[in-house]
Amino acid sequence: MTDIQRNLSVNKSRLWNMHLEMAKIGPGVAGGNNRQALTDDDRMGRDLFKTWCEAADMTVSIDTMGNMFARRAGTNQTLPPVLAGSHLDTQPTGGRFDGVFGVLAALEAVQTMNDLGIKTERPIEIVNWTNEEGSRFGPPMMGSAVFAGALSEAEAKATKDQDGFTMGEALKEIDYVGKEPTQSRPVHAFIECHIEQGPFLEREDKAIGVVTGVQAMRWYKARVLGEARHAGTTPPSSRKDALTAAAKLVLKIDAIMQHRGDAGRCTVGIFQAFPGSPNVCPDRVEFTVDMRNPTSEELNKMDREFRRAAEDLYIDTGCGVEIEEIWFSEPVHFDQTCIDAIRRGANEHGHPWRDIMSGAGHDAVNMARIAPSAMIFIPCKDGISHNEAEYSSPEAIAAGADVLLSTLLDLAGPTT
Ligand code: HGY
Ligand code: MN
Ligand code: MN
Repeated sequence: MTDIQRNLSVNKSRLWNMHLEMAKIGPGVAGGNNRQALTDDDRMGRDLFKTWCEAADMTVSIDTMGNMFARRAGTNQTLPPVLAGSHLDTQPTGGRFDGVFGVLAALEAVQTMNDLGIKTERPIEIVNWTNEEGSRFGPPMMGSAVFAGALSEAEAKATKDQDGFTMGEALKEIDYVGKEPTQSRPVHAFIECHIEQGPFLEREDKAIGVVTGVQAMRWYKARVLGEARHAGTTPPSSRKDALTAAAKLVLKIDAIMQHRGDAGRCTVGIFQAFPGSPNVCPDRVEFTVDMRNPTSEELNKMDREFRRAAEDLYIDTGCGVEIEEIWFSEPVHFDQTCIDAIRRGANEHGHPWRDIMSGAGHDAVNMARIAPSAMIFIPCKDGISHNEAEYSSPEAIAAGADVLLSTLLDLAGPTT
């Protein structure tokens, strides 16, 4: 890279204003966003992103999973491109930066290259991956999983939301079924910018997290089965109350995390009792479990502890437990060449950085299976995310985008 191309800065206010514009689409109720995957709000966010990319002289293509690729030509169009991006869908009570920052930082890096007339040898493609969050249609990171061959398109499109609507129907509904086949193709590298969604960078006053990998993750659907009984006439001795049994199991799941100190994560995010009448002892409870750990070995131990607790529950309460594993993601270690390029970018800009392992899943997890990949983290206030209060400053997002710009120039090869 020539000296002029080192240490370039993005246009901070343009990048910040794009975030504010995007945040107007699918607003939450407390200042964040509710732009869930494949809703009409997601469609509007996609449309806005497409307009911005076309205004930056990029050609936008869409694949059959709705993944969006905005391509900036390279001087050698035959070379595999460098991809950069993340996701525009949000949690139901999501923030304005989770995913969005990764897509808009990549767009801002390209706009800055355009402003400065910089050409790269390799094409650059900005990606908006479909349904990263997995809150409406599980599993998460769905669009990138199909692209990377980790999930079949048919399986993905058959998944249903809580209203029984399939992902395939929802994608058709927003008219984002593209023509390009959803399959991996030669990619030189994939870089994803993201807010850390945790407290460490802010606590240590680091502007950049050089993400070296992502922990192992597993999702389950669990069902506790008891007996519906009259709330007034049924004494404790005759009850098989699915809700009180499930509550005991949830506390045991929490204990699986607690006794691992800071290394384990167990979360019950959805918990529903049926039939859902005030004067009927519940006969069925359905809940989700999200388990994570830096190593698969330890995550498998947590799995065994969960299943043993379920067996003990049956002996203790007479309520049966059905456990369905719906997703597993191995731990991922990112590519050293990409990691080194990010470190160089942070050093060039004089941004204090540290290596960090991601506790959250990202589309880079799937991309790392088919191409050299890595991630750039920036701090977010109090480490809060998946919460409408999520916040990252204009300075923090500009610092992340500056490092992305350097990294893309490094990997895409500047022309001579
Ligand atoms: O669940 C995750 O880790 C990601 O934020 N979707
Ligand atoms: Mn995300
Ligand atoms: Mn998220």
